[in-house]
Amino acid sequence: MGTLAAIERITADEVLDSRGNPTIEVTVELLDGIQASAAVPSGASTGEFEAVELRDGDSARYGGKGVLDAVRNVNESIAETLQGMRVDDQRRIDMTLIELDGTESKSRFGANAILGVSLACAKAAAQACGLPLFRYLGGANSHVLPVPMFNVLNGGKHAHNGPDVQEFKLVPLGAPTFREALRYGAETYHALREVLAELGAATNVGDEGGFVPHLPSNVAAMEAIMRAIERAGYRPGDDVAIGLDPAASSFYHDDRYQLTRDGLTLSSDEMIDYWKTWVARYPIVSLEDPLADSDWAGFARLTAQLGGRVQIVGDDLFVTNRKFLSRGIREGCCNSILIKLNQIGTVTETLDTARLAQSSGYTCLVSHRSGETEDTSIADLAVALNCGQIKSGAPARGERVAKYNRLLAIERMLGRDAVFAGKDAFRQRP
Ligand code: 2PG
Ligand code: MG
Repeated sequence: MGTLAAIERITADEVLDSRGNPTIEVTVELLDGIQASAAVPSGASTGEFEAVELRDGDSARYGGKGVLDAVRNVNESIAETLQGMRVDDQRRIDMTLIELDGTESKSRFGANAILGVSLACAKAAAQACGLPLFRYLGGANSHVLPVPMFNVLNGGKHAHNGPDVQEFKLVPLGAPTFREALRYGAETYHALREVLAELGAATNVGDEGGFVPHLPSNVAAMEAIMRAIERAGYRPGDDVAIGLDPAASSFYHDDRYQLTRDGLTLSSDEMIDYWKTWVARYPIVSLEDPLADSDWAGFARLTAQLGGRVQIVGDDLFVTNRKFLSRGIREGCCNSILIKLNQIGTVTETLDTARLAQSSGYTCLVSHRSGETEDTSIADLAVALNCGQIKSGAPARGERVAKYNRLLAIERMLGRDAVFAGKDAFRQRP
């Protein structure tokens, strides 16, 4: 790649995400005419220490959620600084953006502005190299297709009137290939619709495409899912296991876990016992944010008690940040990390965090956000990391399915060299 791979122009625009809120899309153009765009997602149940998503706060537009300031930051300062740089110098580009922003939380330009540029550069560089994004980011040995985790029942901040637990996920780890895992998931999703309809519960969907039934308890949701797995003809645990994201920070108030659906108010230790009962009773392989992001001591106790049996994932706790992950490793919190590009704000820092996790015996679960776009970069990122796990919502709604369909394309591209992670994805433990 010669001088043709220099950045010629960077432009940004305000577009809509899947919730109808504005977000930023960035386009990078190279001297040789190559052009690539990236759109940035947005969370609802955000961790306290996520990089800052810059919003205009102008109540006359989109209820204050406009991103015109972030767009301007890209079109002016950032574009001017990066013009002429080699687009394949990802680390240099990202470090330049971090320095130029100058804040710990990327609040000056906005992590949304910065990530849009970082990701669009990676995509343009991949094109310039003639490589698919997963190969460009992950190198010659990227070949592992992730186990998809389908969020088929939505609650918490992603759905009004749903369960307290934010995500109940189907994990088709017994499938032989990614393509088959997708079929297992979609069939079970449809079986769940029938089960819920029979219970007289609603089958409308939440932000991530999962159903939002009004059920008497959180356990009732688990029971419905178990029935759906069997109805679809699969063995719970062997063919299709269950993953959970309680996103417990969202129901932690006044130092107590307040489970409205169950009528329970629990201490940290009682919350741990609650999850122990669930893990004993159901085929749960992955448990994300089972405690609040301020409850580090609780996470250490929970990991000591359950970490040998189940994957404990830190999302709000780690916010894809090496600093917090390092603390978790030191203190024995979790054995897995959720990887979300926009929590930290650059491709380079995301890769650094994933590398620290993998070299420390922590698994990585690549994730979408509840507010998504049609951008499919996370599918490529999961294959680039060979990490074997991705969550992108239900096997329904365009912005969710786009990632799964991209993985089908990658599987096709890899042909005989594609390896489906299956049960092995959950075996890497400290
Ligand atoms: C999560 C995510 C994605 P949000 O908690 O893991 O499912 O939700 O994007 O709202 O933070
Ligand atoms: Mg989460």
